[in-house]
Amino acid sequence: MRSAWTIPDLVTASSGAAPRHGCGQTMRQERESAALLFPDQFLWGTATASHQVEGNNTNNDWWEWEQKGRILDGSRSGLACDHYRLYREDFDLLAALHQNAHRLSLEWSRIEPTPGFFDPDAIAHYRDVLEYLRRLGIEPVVTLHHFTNPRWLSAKGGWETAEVVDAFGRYVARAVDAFGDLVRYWVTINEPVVYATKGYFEAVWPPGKRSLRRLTRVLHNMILGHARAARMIREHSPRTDVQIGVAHHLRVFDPYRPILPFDHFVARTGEALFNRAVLLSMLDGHFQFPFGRGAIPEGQDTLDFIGLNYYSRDMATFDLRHPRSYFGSFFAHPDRPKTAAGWEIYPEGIYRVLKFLARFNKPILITENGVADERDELRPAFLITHLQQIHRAMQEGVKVQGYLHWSALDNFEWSEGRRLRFGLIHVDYDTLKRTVKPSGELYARICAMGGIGTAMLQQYAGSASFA
Ligand code: IFM
Repeated sequence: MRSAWTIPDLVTASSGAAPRHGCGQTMRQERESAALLFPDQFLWGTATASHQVEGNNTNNDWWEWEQKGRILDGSRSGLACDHYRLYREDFDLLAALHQNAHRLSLEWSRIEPTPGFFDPDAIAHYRDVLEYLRRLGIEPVVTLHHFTNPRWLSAKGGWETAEVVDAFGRYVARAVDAFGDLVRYWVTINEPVVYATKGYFEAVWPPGKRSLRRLTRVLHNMILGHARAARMIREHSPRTDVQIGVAHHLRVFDPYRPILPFDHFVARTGEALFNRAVLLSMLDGHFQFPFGRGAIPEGQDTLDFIGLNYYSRDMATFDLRHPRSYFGSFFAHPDRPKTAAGWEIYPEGIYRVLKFLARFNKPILITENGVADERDELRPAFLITHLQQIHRAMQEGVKVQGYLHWSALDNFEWSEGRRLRFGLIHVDYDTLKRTVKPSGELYARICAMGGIGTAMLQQYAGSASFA
């Protein structure tokens, strides 16, 4: 790794006022000669989530789950990146890397550690976090629920119970009262379908259940929770420019054997359940899911923007060995390059999902896109080729407001633990030292320039085996 910007170095280097994008003549010249330019107002940044970076989130259901030894590599979130303490230094670093936006999540279990009690210290902490970002000229994008629940909520049945909607609404109202002046972009819930599938169908995330009925109930409640949150944000935010979205994970589903109609059917079913069902309910108020078909009028028209989390494509086959998933089997293409998570690297997929989303005529914010890659070998080309495809979609009229790479820092990757590293910045979990990876430096040049240079395209896109 080339540069080792330790936290103390950076504090000295940036001394509060970080360099902004477009700084300096060289950068202006580079922008002028950029091969692919993005709009001036484009948001360039990174994304994180509280439990994955903060450390010591002892009061949520994931912490409990980890103590039961449910993490594949045996690790625990523990101190994570200690970002709860080191956020200022981390944000100085992001500003020095020319980022102008940052997505983070509020940790509900810190803000409301017991039902109805809102901790003033936690609120003061997050106010400082948001004020600090604003001072650096970084636009905060704030997620209200990113997979973790306060323990008191999970003890009562979490998202399976109808009461969760009131509880979530109360927390959101309090958060918007406390931080509303500082936040324009609110993301209500991160990846509802992933959350519900992992926790209630695959049993690999808390609460570790396996039931399609429960999964459907949880999704139904999450749609209602999202709708309630949207209402609370509209009622409580003092800002007239507030933007409400959901961070929706979309994947491409293609038939593995295109000549077989059954494979097409499985691909379309995967797409309908994973990509469309929840999203459509937040647009037109209709939910189409096994055991959950019907109108959810509260959901209708609750999105100002669509947050897109894109990572990969799944091949779909009809397979009699999988009755639980309606004889559908989904897997990464065996002949294509893969990440350390085993996901196919498929840049054209982001173009395809953007074109799909364009039909809903809402602005799109890319709230996540990234790669698990321990040695940073894939990430530079991954970045360039995905941005190239985003640019292609934008040239064809798709309204994309910004790109938030997952992730700023290496962090705790849920049931996979620390094994998977997604950061543009390496974190040494023993010393907590941060080191900018080559991809982090490359992204800094892209952010500063507001586009991709010709040399970058030649170096990374031309040679990438997955371009
Ligand atoms: O780390 C996760 C994140 O919390 C949600 N989206 C996918 C990322 C990578 O798996």
